[in-house]
Amino acid sequence: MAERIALITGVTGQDGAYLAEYLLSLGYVVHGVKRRSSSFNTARVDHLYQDPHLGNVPFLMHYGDMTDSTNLIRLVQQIRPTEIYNLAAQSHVAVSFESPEYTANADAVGVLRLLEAIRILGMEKDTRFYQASTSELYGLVQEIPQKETTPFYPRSPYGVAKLYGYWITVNYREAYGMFASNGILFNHESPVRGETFVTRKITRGVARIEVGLEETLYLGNLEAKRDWGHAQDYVEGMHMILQADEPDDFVLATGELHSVREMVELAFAEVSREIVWHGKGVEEIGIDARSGKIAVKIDPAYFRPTEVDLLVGDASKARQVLGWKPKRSFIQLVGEMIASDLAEAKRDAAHEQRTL
Ligand code: NDP
Ligand code: GDR
Repeated sequence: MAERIALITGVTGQDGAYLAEYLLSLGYVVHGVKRRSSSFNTARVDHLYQDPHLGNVPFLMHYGDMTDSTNLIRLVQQIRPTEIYNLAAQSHVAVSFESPEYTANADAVGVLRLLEAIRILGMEKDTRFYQASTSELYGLVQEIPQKETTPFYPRSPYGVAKLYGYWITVNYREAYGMFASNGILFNHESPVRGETFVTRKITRGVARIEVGLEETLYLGNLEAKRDWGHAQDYVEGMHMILQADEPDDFVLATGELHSVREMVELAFAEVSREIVWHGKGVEEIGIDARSGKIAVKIDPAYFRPTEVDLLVGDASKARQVLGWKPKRSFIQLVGEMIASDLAEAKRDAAHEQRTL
């Protein structure tokens, strides 16, 4: 078989790390793009790293940024990837309201830069392109569940930037015959999910309360409902999307809906704590029945100017065309995240003891 060479932008993120590991297990040579930062930012992929001085190592990293065309062109030229997975993005919806222009630059124009790099180098027929599109494109509910034909109505600068990314990918497929596909992925989580996304914020907060490092978890809208899957299942789906006979756009989702409130209750239940709710709206609090303390409080700072109330996907097309379906359940996911965060919280607590 010809050598399979993948280029992953956003390799230091949650999905990038799982995807790199998965592609390496399939025998790919994997090149990842990381950003220059003043401190180490490769914790999620350090276990994959081998010293390139050893020669012929299958995992290599390069500095780069989605806002720098010259860099992207040079990387594609040097690496000549057979598959590009464009996962790099300012991916936090709430932060996109704070940094809308940067979000548009990285998440919208960044996609164009990478597609243009392929075209400028005349690699349209050599390189398959995956764009990390999102259920945030659906935003304001038009149809339940959401599928490939559901109209888009994004509700944040992030969603709007990703809408451009979606359509420019479709356009380059139609205009230049490129194998360019969108994965429209619903929320997917894991023990290495960024700490400020709500699932990880909850499991990390619960773990820190359990070991006595914190007392209260501050959250925004408890009524938001999402379709939460496991990142490991979703990166396998990304790979399947690029192995299809034809380029196309696919929803990946579990079809199961849970609210933030349910997620909180379940995460506390994992450490045998029951939350009893009192009050309403921003005054609502969650009392830990075991300790009698306030374990959950609402902080309006976490409300978004425009919220996405409910997202639940129908992944029938991916099941039928690609044979993809999620393997891990929501309960398994929360259990795995709590176990990992408990281990981390215990390490932090022990460290605090030693430094007292
Ligand atoms: P993360 O936030 O965990 O990772 C994002 C990655 O992009 C990081 O490696 C980050 O680098 C990198 N990055 C950010 N800005 C730039 C830039 N300007 N140039 C180069 N790299 C950059 O996201 P996920 O892994 O969760 O998501 C991967 C992709 O999938 C994103 O595009 C996201 O929008 C999309 N998506 C995610 C879903 C989810 O539920 N997880 C659902 C649907 C879509 P650094 O580590 O230095 O910050
Ligand atoms: P989302 O994920 O916006 O769906 O984007 P996030 O976990 O940030 O929010 C989910 C829902 O929870 C509500 N919420 C809170 N959210 C955060 N972050 N912090 C809180 O304290 C809090 N309290 C309540 C939010 O309002 C929201 O309704 C994720 C990202 O990974 C995107 O990149 C991706 O495209 C989509 O999922 C699909």
